[in-house]
Amino acid sequence: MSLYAGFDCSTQSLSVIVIDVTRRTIVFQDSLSFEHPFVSSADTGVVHASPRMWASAMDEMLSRLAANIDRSSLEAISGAAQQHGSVYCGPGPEDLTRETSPIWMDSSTGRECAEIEQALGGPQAVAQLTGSRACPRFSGPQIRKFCREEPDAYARTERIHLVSSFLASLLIGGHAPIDHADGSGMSLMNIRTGEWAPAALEATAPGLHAKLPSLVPSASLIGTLSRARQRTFGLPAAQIAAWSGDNPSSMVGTGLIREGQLAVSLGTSDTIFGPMRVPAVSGDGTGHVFGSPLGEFMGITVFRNGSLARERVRDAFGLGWGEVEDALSRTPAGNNGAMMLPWFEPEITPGVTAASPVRLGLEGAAPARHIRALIEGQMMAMKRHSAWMRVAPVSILATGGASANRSILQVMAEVFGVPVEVVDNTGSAALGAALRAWQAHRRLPWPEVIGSFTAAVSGSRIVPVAENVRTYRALQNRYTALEAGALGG
Ligand code: XUL
Repeated sequence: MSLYAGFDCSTQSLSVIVIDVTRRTIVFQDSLSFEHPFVSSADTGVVHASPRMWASAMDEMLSRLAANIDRSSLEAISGAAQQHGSVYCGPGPEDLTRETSPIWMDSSTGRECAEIEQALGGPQAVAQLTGSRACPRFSGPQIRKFCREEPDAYARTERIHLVSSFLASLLIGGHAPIDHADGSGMSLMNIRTGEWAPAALEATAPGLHAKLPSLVPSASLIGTLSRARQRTFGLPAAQIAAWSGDNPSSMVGTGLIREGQLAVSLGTSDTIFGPMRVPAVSGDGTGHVFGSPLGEFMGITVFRNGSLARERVRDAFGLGWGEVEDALSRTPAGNNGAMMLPWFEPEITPGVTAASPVRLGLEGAAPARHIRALIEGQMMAMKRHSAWMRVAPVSILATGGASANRSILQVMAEVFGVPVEVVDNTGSAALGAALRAWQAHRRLPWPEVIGSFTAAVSGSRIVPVAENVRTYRALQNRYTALEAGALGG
């Protein structure tokens, strides 16, 4: 028996999955929710969380894991964590110089983003260098703000970690490196070389290079479980593989390893992501190129008006999900020209700062046509704003709550012109971490690693109807013009 463990320290909870690669099964999984996951201030946009909370949750989970598996068979451990959060340490990873960490939900660094972009020649220059423009949730701007507001504590800081490398550090009992995938969410790494970008470091904070861990490929073994934690938990000297971000890890845990495979997560917000061989950069700054745990790149674009907008339109007409299905099956692809830009809340992609939904040709229209206009609008936005990845889609794996709705997936399949299948991605970041630990330890080919553990829900495949694919292709320009007009106005 050979066991591999994967952690996921997400915003709300910490989970673990242990796989037995000999029998190709999950032998243990568990999760604990944080009582107070973060503290936020609506006025300032500051959102911080406690590194000690993450650390003690990981230790609690190590003890549960130790009580439930054949410990001597544990070969390697890896993990995933919420991306972008920064942790400030002294000489050792347990010596914090700042009690709390700004996390990805923190939007208080607008000033720092603007300063960094200006110093580096504008948003496009930052995107070309690092894979994304300087975003408020990214770590570099967080570090700049800390240095400005608390210069003494910044000076005392010897290492700045991401959530992922902080937890990996605790496991090895010394400062761990940052992997290329999570490192690309900092506005500090050269996306092409995988090294710190000197100009970006300089634009961020003085003396930063000496405070950053080294960068390593995600598939690196970075040490063994520390003696102290071996003793405390009765665990063996398991290998520790580099930790990564939750999105990159989830890509592996969902089984996406080839360019052209895309995942669409239909959740509170909608997300489209997938592997990329070449780091093309998003022209309007809404998409991000991250490093990939597979060693190349991944693209990701986030839409804020996902389920939020679907519920809004559904509730406006007092419908249930069954009636939404029905509405989509009773209306034709293309909706006889009616369209909607569902910006019920400020939108991330494209950047829209105030709620401002747009309806075209829907005056006096039946609820069913509103529903279709919404879903088609969401899918056409996704198609348009993932084109920057320059990836020709071959298939889509759909996840998240709304993926239970087959008519929505039919529209998705036809707008993109490819088959759609559903995957259950509960725990995909933790599973991805366990798979990455196995791959790093045994240096196996990726298809073998994902083959036995990830699969689409059987019978979920939806095939596009060719005539509808042609209808949407013809409509895409019209959609683009509507969006451009709305943004211009
Ligand atoms: C990605 C992002 C979030 C966090 C959530 O850029 O900010 O998805 O990783 O955990």
